[in-house]
Amino acid sequence: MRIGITCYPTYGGSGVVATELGMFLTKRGHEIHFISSDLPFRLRSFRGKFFFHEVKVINYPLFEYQQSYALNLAAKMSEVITYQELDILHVHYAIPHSISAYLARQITKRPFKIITTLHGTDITVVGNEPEFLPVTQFGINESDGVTAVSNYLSEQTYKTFDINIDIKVIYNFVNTQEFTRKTNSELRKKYAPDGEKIMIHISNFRPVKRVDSIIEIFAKICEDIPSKLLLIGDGPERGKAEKMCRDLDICDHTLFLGKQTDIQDFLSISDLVICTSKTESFGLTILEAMSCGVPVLSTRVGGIPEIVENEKQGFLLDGLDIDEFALAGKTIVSNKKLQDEMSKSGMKRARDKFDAKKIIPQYEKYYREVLDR
Ligand code: GMT
Repeated sequence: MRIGITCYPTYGGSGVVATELGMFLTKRGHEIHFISSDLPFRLRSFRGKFFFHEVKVINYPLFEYQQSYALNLAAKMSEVITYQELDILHVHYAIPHSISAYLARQITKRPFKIITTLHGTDITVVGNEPEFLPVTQFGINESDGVTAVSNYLSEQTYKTFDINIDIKVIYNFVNTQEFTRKTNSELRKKYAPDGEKIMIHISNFRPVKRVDSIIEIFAKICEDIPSKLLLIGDGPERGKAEKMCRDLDICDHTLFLGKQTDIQDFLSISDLVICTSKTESFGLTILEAMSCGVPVLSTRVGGIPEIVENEKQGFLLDGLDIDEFALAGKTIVSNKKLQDEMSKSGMKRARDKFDAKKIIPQYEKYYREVLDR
């Protein structure tokens, strides 16, 4: 098949899923055309054959507050669909990508199918704002196929919008060959020279992630257990989080590493992954952590319980009681047997249920179904 993939190229789960999907489909013989405003970051080190079409966003003084991204994207999509003879345009994140795809369909004469994958904040945070809602709903309903990354997200979509299309749930996936636990005593020593426990948080530091709570929980754990916290990613709440570390006098224990590419290396040396999100449609970094044998400590929200079984691969807690979270974290990292069991269980569950090898064929099958309609 000839498939166009559009995603945000920035640091975020939807871009990762779209990119990994494209890389796997390329290896399985499909012709993949990425249409995006920049080369998606996980694609930068991929040496397989794919095509990349950059969307140039035009700034013109007259536009002032208006972003022309959606229009420039539609123009590029229609060009690629026509000249590369695409069968499918698979867009990740409903807004504005499904709308641009719809526009491209009005522009181009070539028949093709639009598939929209809903990722989370396009439904639960941004897309349901009154300023976006009718547009998000329209984009979803005008797609030929719609997928959601968890049952939770599918249910939320039906609850929030007036949807007249079946949503197919296809879970996110992980490349378990790359995301596996590799001993790296040198790296471990670099961050935890005195044998401290290593905890990790990976996100885009948006308010929904509640990174301030991660810092508070870690500070409490640190009182009893010598530990280091690796914070990977960047975003609007990072400054506040760094200030909290200064105020709590834990800067020697917290390492803000920014946007990293090979996160499997950091996961491989970690003893606990912490997530305190207010909502999370899936939690890709949690799955990637499990695949690397890292026990999970997380809020029981959104689609996370579909991935993590409480008390098996980690602890899921209701609410956000800092003391309760700290106690649960300490329980895991102070008990080697429990930590090992959770680590093994996480690796097994990632391989049994969410391995890319199992999920990619589900996308291929769905593409065929939509094409045959
Ligand atoms: O978490 C974010 O704010 C980024 C967002 C994205 O679109 O990149 O993540 C969403 O999509 C990921 C990939 O499907 C999911 O793993 C995340 O759970 C989801 N984020 C939220 O629901 C908050």
